[in-house]
Amino acid sequence: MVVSNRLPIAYREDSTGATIPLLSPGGLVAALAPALAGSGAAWVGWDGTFSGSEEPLDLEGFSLQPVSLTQAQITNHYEGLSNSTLWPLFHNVGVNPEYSEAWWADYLQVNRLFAQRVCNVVAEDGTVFVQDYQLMLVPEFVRSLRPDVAIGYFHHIPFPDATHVAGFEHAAELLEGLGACDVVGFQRQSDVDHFRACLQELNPSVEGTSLPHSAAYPISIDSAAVSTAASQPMVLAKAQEYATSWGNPEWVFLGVDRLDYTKGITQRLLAFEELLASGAVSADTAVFVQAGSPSRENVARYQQLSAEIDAIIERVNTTFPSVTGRPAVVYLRENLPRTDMLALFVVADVMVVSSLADGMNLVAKEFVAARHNDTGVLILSTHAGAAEQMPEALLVDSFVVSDITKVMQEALIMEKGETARRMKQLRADVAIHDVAEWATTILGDLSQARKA
Ligand code: GDG
Repeated sequence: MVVSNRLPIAYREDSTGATIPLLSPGGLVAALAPALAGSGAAWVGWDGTFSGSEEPLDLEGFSLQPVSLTQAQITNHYEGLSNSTLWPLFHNVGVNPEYSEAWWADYLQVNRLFAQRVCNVVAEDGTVFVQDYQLMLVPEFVRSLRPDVAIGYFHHIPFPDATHVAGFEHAAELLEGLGACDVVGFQRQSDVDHFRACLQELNPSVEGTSLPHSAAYPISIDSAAVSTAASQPMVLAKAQEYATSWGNPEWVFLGVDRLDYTKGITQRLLAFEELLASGAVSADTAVFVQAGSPSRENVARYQQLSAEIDAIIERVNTTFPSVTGRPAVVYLRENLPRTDMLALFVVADVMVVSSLADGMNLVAKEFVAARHNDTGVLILSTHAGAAEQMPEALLVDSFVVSDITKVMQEALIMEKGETARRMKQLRADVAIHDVAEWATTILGDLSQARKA
């Protein structure tokens, strides 16, 4: 059984106006589908509505178990404690975590509701696989009711320095929550080390005789599926359409992110501004395409980020006009259809992933999986988990804008043979280390830990 904050579904209206649920295909769905194929397998999460219904939905072989939540619970648990306290706490990029007692109360309450639902549905001696920071207390609540089940947890985001995490007033409770697991997984070894140090520092009263097995399980993508999808005629036609609409510039720089302050979007735009100012490219020879899907728009810090990005783009486009009138920075501020996203990966010459902190960063992996002719340069922040697995990228400390500009310049002058050598290796690695490998490894360790 998988437990995640959101169920992998979206509701659409059909031709009669009736609302129908559809499975949203994503990496996690693809990775866990084989494990969930057995009878009794289910996925517990919020369905994104306030319908109040907890009726299970059977979709494409998945048994989805919606947990009903109120608007106040979403405000306090999701927007509040999860995304205004824990997200900045765990990313530690200079944004102060906010806190309110009411948020913590609903964090507890929502974690309890999820755990109760799990316990009602999970088979005897079953396996429960909990996803991410919104649900860190679920393992403990499940364990207290169901000592028979195996419990795994995967932390998709960074686990920073122990002293920093320990500063949060409920840190010990969060660690106790995870202490009930058989396996706790992280993206990187450094996250594992920080987690263990934090356990030592806080010494939470973990029940049971042993601490959970903790290890790094770097997540990945369904590489074969991305690669195949990126070569479809529809994607190639869209890529061509994009290039034409930008006036076929010599250089297409690309950024693709959820609009989040951890992704270093302003840093990369400032670096492109410096690149234009240096004269290495002009608005006629180069374009920076920034795709940004709006995210957590009810949280104040995200509204502030959006305004900062707008201001930089406006300044760059005014300072560096092109002859044709096409802006130097093209901003696609929307949740793009998958075809368009893949077309952007195909058409880009230089992909810039400049996260200030990032558990993994799947966009970097999707970009290389989408490249069929071994062209294209990946600029990748050392602060993204992906950097450890993608050493052939041009790695950069993305806190330093002038360093991003420097690697952009390197990308412009890289020999074709060198570009191809790097891209070939990146593609080969992401093809082997895909999300199926991630799922098999962590679920395999979970079943071993339970037997031990
Ligand atoms: C968290 C961690 C970790 C983005 N915009 C659009 C769109 N996307 C897709 C991308 C990619 C996914 O969303 C984003 O994944 P990331 O890994 O880059 O980042 P987070 O959302 O922050 O994810 C992260 C991840 O969990 C997995 O463990 O890697 O570190 O923060 O798949 O392609 N997809 C579409 N339109 C968009 O506009 N269709």
